[in-house]
Amino acid sequence: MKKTLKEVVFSGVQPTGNLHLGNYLGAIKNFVDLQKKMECIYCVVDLHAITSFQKPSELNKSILETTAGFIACGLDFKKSIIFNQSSVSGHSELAWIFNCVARVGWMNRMTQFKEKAGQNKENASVGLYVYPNLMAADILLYKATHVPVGDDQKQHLELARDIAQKFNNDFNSDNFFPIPKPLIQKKISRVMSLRDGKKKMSKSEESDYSRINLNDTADDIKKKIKKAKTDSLPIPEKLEDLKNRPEANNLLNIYSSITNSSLEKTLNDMNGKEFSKFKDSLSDALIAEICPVGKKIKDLNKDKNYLIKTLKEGSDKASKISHENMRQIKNIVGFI
Ligand code: AQP
Repeated sequence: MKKTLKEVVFSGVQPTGNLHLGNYLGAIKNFVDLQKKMECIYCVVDLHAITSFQKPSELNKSILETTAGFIACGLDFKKSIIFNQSSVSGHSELAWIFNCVARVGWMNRMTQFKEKAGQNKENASVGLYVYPNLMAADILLYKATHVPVGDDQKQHLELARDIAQKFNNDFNSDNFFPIPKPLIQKKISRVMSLRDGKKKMSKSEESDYSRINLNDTADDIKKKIKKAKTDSLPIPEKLEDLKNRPEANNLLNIYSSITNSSLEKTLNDMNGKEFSKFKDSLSDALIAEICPVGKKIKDLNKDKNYLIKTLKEGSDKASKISHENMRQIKNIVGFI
């Protein structure tokens, strides 16, 4: 009889800059909901961050700021394990084993590597290329069964599933690793840039006007929404009329998500209005939701010791699980 696996949630966020609305709506809000129902492990993935060069002093600051962001959004270290990836050595150890399980052909299909390396592939770090193997290690080190992520991480998660399956088959260890399921927000799986509705909102986009940061002031939010790209048509009545209007679609989706309503209801309430009027409502809704989070981030950032202590407590708990699972993994692989 097959063993029933315990349900465990794992996810991570890179400390590579300010958390933004995409991270919040696509991932962190879901993290907060899940901690009420399941055993959750949330990680500041600093090993992923260095796949592109990070100034050490900036990285250090960013690890603490991302931790502050987690707590400000509602993650509770009494309910969830919160820690930084580099403090648990099992992530790197398992990533190496997975480098030897995953196939080069699989890595070559990863679209995020192609996008991030761009024209300059020869000059990209090897770490960026094998990033998905480290992500698989992050998840499977804790035998996680569920992974809340934005839609952009779907392909990497499929790879983690393939790695789990291949490891189980290669080592004749049926059901040792669970096949982790992605948990992708249905309403808004990908928040798009405010400057280009076909590009995802991201930390690395040069223009700060492309994103709402969680630490933006009410004034910043108003300005950014005012400048956000739209088109010349009014808000339509029907969903199908949004099809070829990526910027309009994005803003209306953000509004629906923030106000906890469906896109249909938003169209019902807003149709016929000019975008300038709708933008006022969108700014107000964003300010009401995001500014209190930003204020908490600011307050938490003043207490570095508290943030360090929180990470240390989390990493002790994560290390315990990692240690036992790595012992089993090494035994399966044949290490002494
Ligand atoms: N625009 C987005 N919409 C929905 N979800 C998103 N996520 C990121 N951007 C969006 C989700 O947030 C979680 C953490 O992301 P990350 O920081 O680990 O990595 P990322 O996807 O590389 O974030 P960025 O901002 O896009 O960074 P850069 O600019 O470095 O590429 C993930 O679950 C992600 O899906």
